[in-house]
Order: sequence, then structure tokens, then C-alpha cells
Amino acid sequence: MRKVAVIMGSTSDLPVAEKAIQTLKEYGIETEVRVLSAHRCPNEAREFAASARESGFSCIIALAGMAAHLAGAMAATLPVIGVPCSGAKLDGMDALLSTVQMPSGIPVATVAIDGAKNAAILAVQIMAVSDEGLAHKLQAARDEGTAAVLKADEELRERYKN
Ligand code: RP5
Repeated sequence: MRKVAVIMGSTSDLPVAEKAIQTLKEYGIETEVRVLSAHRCPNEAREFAASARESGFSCIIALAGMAAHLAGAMAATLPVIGVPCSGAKLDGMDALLSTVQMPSGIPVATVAIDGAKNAAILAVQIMAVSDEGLAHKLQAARDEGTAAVLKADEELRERYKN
């Protein structure tokens, strides 16, 4: 099975990145975690992106805050999922716009501000297209979510019935 790369622009993004790392672990996906800044070490970031496919990755999750160019810089050949990180003065709006507003032809699938768990689930969904086992695990998680909401609904209806 191919790996997923979790790349962050700074170790200050690690608390957000850990949500993705944990979710990928729950699905049994091998993960490589790196700190590579599009601004502070552009050469190393570019090299990683250029060789990611031949290094055995399926897709790249890129997390960055502020003027967040990391996800765009990672967009070479593999699908890139961008996670805009909050924590700076603009609450992540700067990172959201920097990550999502890619030019035509160079996509970055951008999730919500600090949405690292969804980034991991999207990575699993990409891999599940050609992996039945992962597809079943994803469906089981969806079924659990449905059951939890229906249980909560039943409890509320019972508590507030006239
Ligand atoms: C971005 O700048 C990083 O992704 C981080 O979110 C933000 C601040 O970085 P540090 O100054 O905390 O290293 O490049």
C-alpha cells in the first residue's frame, strides 16, 4: 500500500497535524511526517514534491498557517490536500485564502481551517478507490456516525416529549 505524507510548514503546526496523523494511524496507513517550509527551505520542499510519487506516496497532506504557500508548492503530480492552520492574528483566514485560491490547472483540495482530521479522511477516501478493505473501514465509520446521531435524536425526543 502507498504511504501518505503529512508535511507541515513549522513545528508550531504540529498540534493540528497530529489529528491527521492519528486518523491515518486508525486506518492503518503508513505515514511520513515532515517539516518543510515553502518559505524557509524552498529547495527541500520542491525536491520532496518532485520525488513524492516515486517515493511511494499516494497523496500529500500539507499544513501551514499565515501566508500559507506550502500546499501549492507541493502540488506537482500527486493529489495535495491543504490544511490552513489558525493560530496567527487573522484566525486562519489568511492561510485559508492562501491555500484555496490556486490558479487554474494546479489544484489543492482545501479543507476547513484546522481541518486535519477531514484531510486524513479524504486521503483515505482517495486510497479507498482502489482498496476494498479501506472502503469497508470508511463505510463502517460512516455507519457509526449515523447510529450516534440517531441515538442522540431518540434521546432528545424522549427528553422533550410533551
Ligand atoms: C507558517 O508560518 C507555518 O506553517 C506556521 O503556521 C506559521 C508560523 O510559523 P512559526 O513562526 O511558528 O515557525 O509558515
